[in-house]
Amino acid sequence: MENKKVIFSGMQPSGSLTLGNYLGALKNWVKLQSEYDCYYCVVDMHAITVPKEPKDLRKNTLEVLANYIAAGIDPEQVTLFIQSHVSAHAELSWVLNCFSYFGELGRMTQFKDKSKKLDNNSIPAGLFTYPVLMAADILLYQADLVPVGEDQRQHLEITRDIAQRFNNRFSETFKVPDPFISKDGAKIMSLQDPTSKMSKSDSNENAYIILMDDADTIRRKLKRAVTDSEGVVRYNDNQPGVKNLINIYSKITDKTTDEIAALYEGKGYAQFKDDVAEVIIGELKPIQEKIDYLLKNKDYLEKIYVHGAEKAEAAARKTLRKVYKKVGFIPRY
Ligand code: AQP
Repeated sequence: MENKKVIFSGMQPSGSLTLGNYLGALKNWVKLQSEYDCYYCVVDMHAITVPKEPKDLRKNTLEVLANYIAAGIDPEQVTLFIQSHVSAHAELSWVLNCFSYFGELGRMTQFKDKSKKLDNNSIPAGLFTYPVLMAADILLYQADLVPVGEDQRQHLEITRDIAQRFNNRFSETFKVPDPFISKDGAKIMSLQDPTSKMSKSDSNENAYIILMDDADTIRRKLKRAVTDSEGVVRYNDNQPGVKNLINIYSKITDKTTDEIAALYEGKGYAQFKDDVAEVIIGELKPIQEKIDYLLKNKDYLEKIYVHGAEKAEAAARKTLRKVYKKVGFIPRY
């Protein structure tokens, strides 16, 4: 345990986890758990940076936790917790806000994308400072590595900048983390607009598959998936819809994209889409059975997140104490 490198990662309960979250990140988390000292978190504080119904947030938070465990995260092996249960995240975030710059935060693509969808007078400041909270999440645990999808690389860069800035100002305090983007961590794209990523908060339900979608829903969404008029199953950038479906198929079956294209030579999109649907259904079936079981056993989930928060708290407080001392706050005891 002592010598293992530390990993931190989290997902927002801003909806139910999608196939994108699973293939782009969660599957990889499972592979890493025995080799690293992993802190995996449900980042509920991030989820309120855009308007969110409280009852949906409560439901999604437990669902995400159940999704993690059902996908193979072992609560005995990793520290599994809910972000708002460890107040050090909010506390460090405030300090780091004072070491982050307006200009650098304004350049974040996620902020630009999400704020575009809101009226200018109703963009929450929390959406703007989201990357600072993410920096606090990671730096609290002195993480060496942060496994994320390609879409989160920019936020990792700003975390590194903030950590280095703080270290330069006050002496070595934070480990400067590296992104850990798996080579095969292809970005899974929306089924309705294959030029933008599959997102759980997409307003169009047909754009994503959630881990809890039943077989008929998956078949229906695949049938409606946007492709093109070429009619040939080929892996190239001019056919982003087909390319995305090949990527999904490939990541689940471990077949190469060339093998898949060869398999469908001379066959149309209908057969291909049906098969992709069946591959997804097969992959999700055992996970769905576990999710079902876990959501009926909320006491078990509670034990896990209470224990996880205790473990996380101990590590987080150590870093926070150091930070408070460095910036000049007077210790209470
Ligand atoms: N489409 C995707 N393909 C590959 N990886 C993805 N991730 C998200 N979408 C894809 C990875 O999943 C992790 C969880 O990220 P998050 O919940 O913190 O926020 P996100 O990246 O903003 O995910 P969503 O689903 O798009 O959420 P909303 O809609 O709320 O913004 C990250 O590691 C991410 O890289």
